[in-house]
Amino acid sequence: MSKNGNEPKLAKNEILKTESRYLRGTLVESLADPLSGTVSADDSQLTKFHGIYTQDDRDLRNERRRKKLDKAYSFMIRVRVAGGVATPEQWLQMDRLADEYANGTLKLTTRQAFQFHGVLKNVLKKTIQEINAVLLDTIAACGDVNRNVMCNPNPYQSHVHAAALQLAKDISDHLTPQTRAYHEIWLDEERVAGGEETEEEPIYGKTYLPRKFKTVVAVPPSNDVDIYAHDLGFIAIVEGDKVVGYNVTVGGGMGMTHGAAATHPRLAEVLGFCKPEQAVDVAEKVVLVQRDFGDRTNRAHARLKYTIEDRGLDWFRDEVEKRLGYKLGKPKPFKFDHTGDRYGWVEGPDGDFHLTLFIQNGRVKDEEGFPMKTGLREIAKIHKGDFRLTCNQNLIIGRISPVERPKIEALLEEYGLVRGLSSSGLRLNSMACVALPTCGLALAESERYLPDLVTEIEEVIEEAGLREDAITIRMTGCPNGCARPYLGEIGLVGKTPGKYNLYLGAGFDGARLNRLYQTSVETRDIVPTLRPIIQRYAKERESGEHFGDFCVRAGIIQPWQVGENYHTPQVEMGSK
Ligand code: SRM
Ligand code: SF4
Repeated sequence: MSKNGNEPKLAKNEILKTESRYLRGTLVESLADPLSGTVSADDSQLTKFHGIYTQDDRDLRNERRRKKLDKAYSFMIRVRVAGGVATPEQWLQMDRLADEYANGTLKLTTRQAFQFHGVLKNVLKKTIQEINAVLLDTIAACGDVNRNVMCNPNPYQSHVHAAALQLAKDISDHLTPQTRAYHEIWLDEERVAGGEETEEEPIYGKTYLPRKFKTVVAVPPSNDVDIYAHDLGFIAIVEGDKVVGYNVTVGGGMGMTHGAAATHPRLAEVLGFCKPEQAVDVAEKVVLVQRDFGDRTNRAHARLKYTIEDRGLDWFRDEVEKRLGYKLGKPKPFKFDHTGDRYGWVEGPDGDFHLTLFIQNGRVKDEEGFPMKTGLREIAKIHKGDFRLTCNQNLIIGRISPVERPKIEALLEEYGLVRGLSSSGLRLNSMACVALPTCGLALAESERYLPDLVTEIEEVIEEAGLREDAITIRMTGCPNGCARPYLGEIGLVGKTPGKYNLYLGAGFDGARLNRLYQTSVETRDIVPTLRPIIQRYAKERESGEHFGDFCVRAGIIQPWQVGENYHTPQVEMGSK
């Protein structure tokens, strides 16, 4: 307590973490309670560290309220897949679990993870056990810890990619919480004598981090990991076909609250350069500085981006270097040119083939006339390579040998799996978060609406002759930014049902944020608002100029400057 007693109080979650006995809380008791379909409010904060969210079906909320029924509770489970690489056996297990215990679909997330929705409490533990049975897990998929580490999954430069993937895995392993709580609660591991009294979290301590923490590894020229959106990033610096080190980036993040000027997305900055063998240590020390200095009183101000914004990059570098015991090197030159995926077939240097498929918004499901989930299952049954989840919710069928390729191609054809690849450049670069009906924070539709909106915009882009042009469009159902909408050349962020804030002008390479163009645009007004801008782009663009860059050059949107209020719209409602 400060002398005058005015020190801000710790956030409630901090007390909860301290008292949780390394993430145990009363989870065992909550799970055993037969009278409730969910867990207690406090335990629902702790389940996140175990990769589990409490949810309810929001489509049914009103009806159930009218009928005086409890909410239709279920759980979302997020499966960690470091670098996004899964085996066919793991794919088959995820596919089966989705049918047996979840809502029959698999969600490939914007951070290379699998998600199950609609898992009921009575099968929750079983599901977690069966995920672990194929050597995947869910610990630290969420919570105030380092999450799934993302990595460029495209193996077309495979020697470099292998090094980057290894780093992603090493960081992920090194920063995984050490508590045995996960193993005891979900995997029935016996509690060691003395239990949590003798337990330690060498990196995190009892209170873990002030907030979630996200790490990525990028391999230029692809910025598919959206490095500037993350707390910590490593940019592979390649000489010949060797990674000679990494530029380290810190302080990116997307989440904000509508209208709250103190909250805003922020781009990561380059901190310095490290050698490959230093990278895990650097990751640890960055985490330690955030552990010690992140704001534990206000969760809306607790991400690393605010620690760095408040104290400065030089201060941050000093703190990291003090803990490292050596100085970081000067950043090396690098260049990104896109954030999207490289679709279709590519041949790797070892003669294997890799196919990137378009999975609309990452939802793997069977639909009338398009049994995508079944098709991928049939491929997994015969595939000897791997499945790679991309950072844009898509899927690579990786390491297909020339001998195996014809069999895989026959299945692709039979199940219509490559049809999506002939979609417009806009659709192929579209991304939506889950939002309704499962996300408890959604203010508006996203995954269920964006495909139809893209169809409407496609009419305009086809008229304008832009069908093949890659334009990034990203939608979220609230300002938390799960589909990284502030880095979309067109960004749409839910305000209330049927209304979206429209953002324009992000860089195609992911290095410039977009800016608020108009607030609360009704769904029927989105296409009319975009039409004249798209038409101008078609007529006035310079050779090779991307849509976001054009919007800035043509003065349609002024690039946002650090320090400006991110919530002030360029065009006030009604005055276009
Ligand atoms: Fe997210 C919370 C879904 C990537 C920023 N996110 C949520 C929750 C768990 C809602 C909740 O807290 O109850 C959503 C569950 C919806 C559902 O029903 O599945 C949710 N986030 C997702 C996923 C599934 C979106 C998708 O459609 O793919 C992504 C899962 C990633 C993963 O595998 O780990 C997902 N979330 C992101 C990203 C993108 C990224 O990391 O690259 C961001 C923006 C980057 C960032 O963190 O700054 C993101 N999610 C948030 C935030 C805002 C954080 C902040 O700093 O303000 C929240 C809310 C929170 O933490 O309080 C949130
Ligand atoms: Fe839910 Fe908002 Fe994230 Fe969409 S952006 S999944 S609505 S928290």
